[in-house]
Amino acid sequence: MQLLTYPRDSYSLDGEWQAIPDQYEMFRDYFDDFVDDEDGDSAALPDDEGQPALSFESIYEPSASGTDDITDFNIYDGYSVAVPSSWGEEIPEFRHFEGWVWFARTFDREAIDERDRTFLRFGAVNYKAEVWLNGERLGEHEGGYTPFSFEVSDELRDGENVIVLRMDNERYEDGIPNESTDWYNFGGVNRSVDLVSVPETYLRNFKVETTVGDDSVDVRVDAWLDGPDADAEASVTLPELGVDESLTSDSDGRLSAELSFDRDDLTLWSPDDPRLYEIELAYGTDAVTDRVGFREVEVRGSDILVNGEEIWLRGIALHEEVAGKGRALDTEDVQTRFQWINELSCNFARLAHYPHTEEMARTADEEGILLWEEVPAYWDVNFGDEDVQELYRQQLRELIQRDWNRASVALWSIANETDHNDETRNEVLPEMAEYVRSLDDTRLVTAACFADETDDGIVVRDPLEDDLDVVGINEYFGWYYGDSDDMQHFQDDPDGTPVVISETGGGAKWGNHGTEDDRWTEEYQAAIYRGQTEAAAANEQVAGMSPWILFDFRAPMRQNEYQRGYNRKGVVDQHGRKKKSFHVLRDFYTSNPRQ
Ligand code: GCB
Repeated sequence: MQLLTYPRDSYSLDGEWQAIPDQYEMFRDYFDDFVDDEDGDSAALPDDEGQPALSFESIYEPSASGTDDITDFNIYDGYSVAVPSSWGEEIPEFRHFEGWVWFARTFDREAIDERDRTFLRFGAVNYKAEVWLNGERLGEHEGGYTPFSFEVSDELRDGENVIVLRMDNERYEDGIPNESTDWYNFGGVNRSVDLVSVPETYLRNFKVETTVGDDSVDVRVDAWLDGPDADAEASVTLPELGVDESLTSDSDGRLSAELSFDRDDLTLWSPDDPRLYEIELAYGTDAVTDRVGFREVEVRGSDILVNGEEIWLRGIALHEEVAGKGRALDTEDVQTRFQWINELSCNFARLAHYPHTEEMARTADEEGILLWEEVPAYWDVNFGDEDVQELYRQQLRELIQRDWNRASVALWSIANETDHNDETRNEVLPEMAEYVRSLDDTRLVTAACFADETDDGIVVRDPLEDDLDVVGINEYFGWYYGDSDDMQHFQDDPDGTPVVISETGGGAKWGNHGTEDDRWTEEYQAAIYRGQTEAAAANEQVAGMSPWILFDFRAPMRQNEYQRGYNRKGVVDQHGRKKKSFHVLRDFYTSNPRQ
């Protein structure tokens, strides 16, 4: 499996696919029989009479009556479904379906702008995927939120080609996430599918790292190649900065260049001035272009710094979800999210609880919003299982290698609300923090943890703190327990690890009014926001917050009369209607004394 850089020309396989549910997981056996002949090769290529390349029909003998139309399912006769989409929102019959679904579509080879090697890339399939092209099995992927691709150069054939995808959104005890989450399990091909063609040796990925000095800015550019030819000329160009440099190769096939600028000669990226520069990497006949920002994030004492200057993170957390569409966001949906984020006067957003579409980070780059990105290691993960650990590393890797050129991404979060009394967890999470740093040591590593209430006040007793650059604290004083201003009693060590209140809030149904003592009213929720924001602003160790949450989201475990399948902690509801808490938070962020 290969991970391709994102910004490349591609042939889109979005649009109409066929889908058939396989609730009893029976079609798999038929399909295996069908694609494997005695030599282990595919028997699925079209025959001379031009039969469809893959048809479940052909696994049946014609009936005695002479009609061969006795099939119960046929991949060419499924439900028509748009890709990308969440199937439950797309097809009424699939509304709450969790299980196996077979997807298929065809394309013509001649439509691709084909070069030597071609890859089939999926932006995200929730949760497990297994893929065939023209009956040849390409491979499989686990994890619902990150991209994956397979090389298909040898499987492509002239004329019509058929992709078959078997996927399922079952919830697994050994999955990441595991079986229970406080969000809806939207099955589907939730992000785009593309064919990408590249030369024999191509640029697989690249990485830009910035170190900001008092007078200078050092930029290291690394590039990774895939293919047999390591001798071609490679270069990095930054046209706006007059840079056109060669990349020199090391023994691992990694190409690097070290660039140095006077600080006055370039504009650093920051939330106040999110300057991006065009960059082109070229290798032989291959080239990738992108827009990148140069900036450095660090911690000093309990402060978070961007380009050496302290910043207080005025944030909000959000899920990736749109009412009626599930998890398949389009550009307009992304823009709407940033409009709310900007209206709140945020400089920071927590993309919870799994990798969101890469377009979020690209837009955050443009908008100057710092991001917390995370993998869905949530609540009860089977940390002791080595396969789970491998899956964990895989999801971290796929996210980090996708977004490591986004200046907006400041924090990688490795976990959310895991049990700090679990010894196995306490062994595994530090390893994951190290793994993140081995991939990318230019960002801060964090996790959303719990605080403990003790006789000495509210304190962080999570041993993972020693392995994190920033500690996230999820707390619900004023909602699940205590009073909204209890965080006044939170530890306050100006030299301690910076703390971000990664969640706080309470539920309110939009339009439900009452007093500040009436739960589920906008007034009750607004009062929580007042108490929490005041306490956060007064604490030196708290370097920012991302209250829970921007908008109401689907959550099967929330079923009381105010919820009906939604977690109502949004400051806007699922239709975008603002609650009173939205205005409290905006007022706080526009007047925050810590700015
Ligand atoms: C949490 C979880 C989040 C939940 C939230 C809640 O701490 O991290 O996923 O949705 O609480 O609403 O209780």
